[in-house]
Amino acid sequence: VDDPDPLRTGFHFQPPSHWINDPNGVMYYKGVYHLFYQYNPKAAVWGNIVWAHAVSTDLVNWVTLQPAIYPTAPFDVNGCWSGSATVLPDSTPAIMYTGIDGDGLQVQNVAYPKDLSDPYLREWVKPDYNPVIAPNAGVNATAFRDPTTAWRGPDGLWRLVIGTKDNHRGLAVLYRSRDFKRWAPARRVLHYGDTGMWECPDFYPVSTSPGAVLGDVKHVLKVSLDLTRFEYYTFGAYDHATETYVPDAALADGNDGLRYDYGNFYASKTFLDQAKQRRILWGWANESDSTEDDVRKGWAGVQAIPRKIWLALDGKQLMQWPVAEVESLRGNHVNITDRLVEAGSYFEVQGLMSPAQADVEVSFAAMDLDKAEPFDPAWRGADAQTVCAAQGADVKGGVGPFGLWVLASDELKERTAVFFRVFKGEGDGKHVVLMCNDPSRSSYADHLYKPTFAGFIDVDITKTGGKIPLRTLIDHSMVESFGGHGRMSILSRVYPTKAVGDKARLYVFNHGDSDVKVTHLNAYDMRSAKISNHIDQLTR
Ligand code: DQQ
Repeated sequence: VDDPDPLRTGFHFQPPSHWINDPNGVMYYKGVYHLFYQYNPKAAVWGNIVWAHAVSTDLVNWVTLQPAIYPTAPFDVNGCWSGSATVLPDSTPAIMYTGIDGDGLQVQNVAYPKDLSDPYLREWVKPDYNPVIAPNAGVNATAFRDPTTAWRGPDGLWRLVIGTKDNHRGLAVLYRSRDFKRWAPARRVLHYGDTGMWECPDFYPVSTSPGAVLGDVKHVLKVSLDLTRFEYYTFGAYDHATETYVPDAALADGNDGLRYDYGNFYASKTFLDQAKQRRILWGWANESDSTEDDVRKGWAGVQAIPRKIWLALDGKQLMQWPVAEVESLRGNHVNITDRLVEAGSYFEVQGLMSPAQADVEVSFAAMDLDKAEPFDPAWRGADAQTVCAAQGADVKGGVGPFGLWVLASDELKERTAVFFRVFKGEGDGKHVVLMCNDPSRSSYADHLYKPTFAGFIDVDITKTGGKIPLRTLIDHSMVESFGGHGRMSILSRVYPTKAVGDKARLYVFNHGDSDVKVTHLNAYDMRSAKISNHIDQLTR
């Protein structure tokens, strides 16, 4: 029998039905991971927004609970939008979220668990003194939202950041409080850029050790740009005493800056996981089918795999990697070593039962870097996405395109390409390595949004002897890839019509002039995560 809903994910989090967007209030509290998220309880389109709630003990299997925060009062009657959790020193968790009030204005509210002895914190109460932060005169009251997790300075005052805009300028404004109840704006904003609205800011310490608290600590400021739907970050020095944030000089703000993910990944949020001393990043992947498709499916929106996030050893960027717990779902395993993929050839990776729900780790070695084409000076300053749209997976190259065809149909007409392409640098510059996700052939359906996603990945491929690794999590309509051991990630949503369920296939391809070797390939069938609405189903 055909699966009536073959594009639903098996191990990426989604509730049983309806619309979801931003992850909210993520935290680890007394042995339980909490994921709240923007949710429409009535339909598979955005609207009627509440905070839905799910809990887990392993970040893989989830129990969905009743919505935790929903409109009840004048200060949130038109919606409970994004926000964050902070665990206070007396170990009470506090949620700060944006309420849309009766006039459609954006205000910040606080909520506390009703019963701290409930291990799942199912019910939340909102004190009558809300809102705790209303837009002051001069603030754009319809663009003033998404409070961050708060932190405490050496003076004992709490601080948090709210995203806003002033005409074309995006701002991260800083607020202070002694008691988490009365808040006042700091004299200076934390940071700003000429980018349009800053949604869902996040501000947190990182170091080269994933525990995020040891060694040389930098602060990361991430913002979500509603104009481009990408997330950008800088990192640098934060001085607690003067409340100033100075990004490292080499880093650019906004559209010229570094991105968390070069694909469909938005409104993300991190939290510190004290259980395992790591910082974890959650992000939302929107659909790229049509609203009619979503209504027919009855669902829209998926959360990306939670990712560990830390500062690269070279200090130049952040690194991301799926949390190790995901590997607990790995089943049947296929291994290939030292297989040559000659120029212009491809082969099928056989032996998986469900290549539509799989985890693939592959290490490529380009055999002849001299065959790399020169980087076209016309692309100088262009973004990777433009280059990759012109040089898609079917455009023959020197070194590459080589990579994976995932969610491929047996006649190979449907396929999504995740690949690398290597160019000679200009002058004596190092080679330019492009990582791409090309969905242009991903589906027979032609009404879909099929954007090419790409980034220039900062690896010195001559130093690695032409080697470059790729990991791709394939989950029916999700293709979530990590290149260069986590230096770049690209998430893409695709909607195959034939390459579904056990009909989907997996290939390795090389459409360049240089031979490529697959030094290792490990592919695993992935079991489905357990997503239940019975609290006694929580994995212990
Ligand atoms: N989604 C929320 C807002 C946020 C936006 C509303 C980002 O709070 O700015 O659902 O996706």
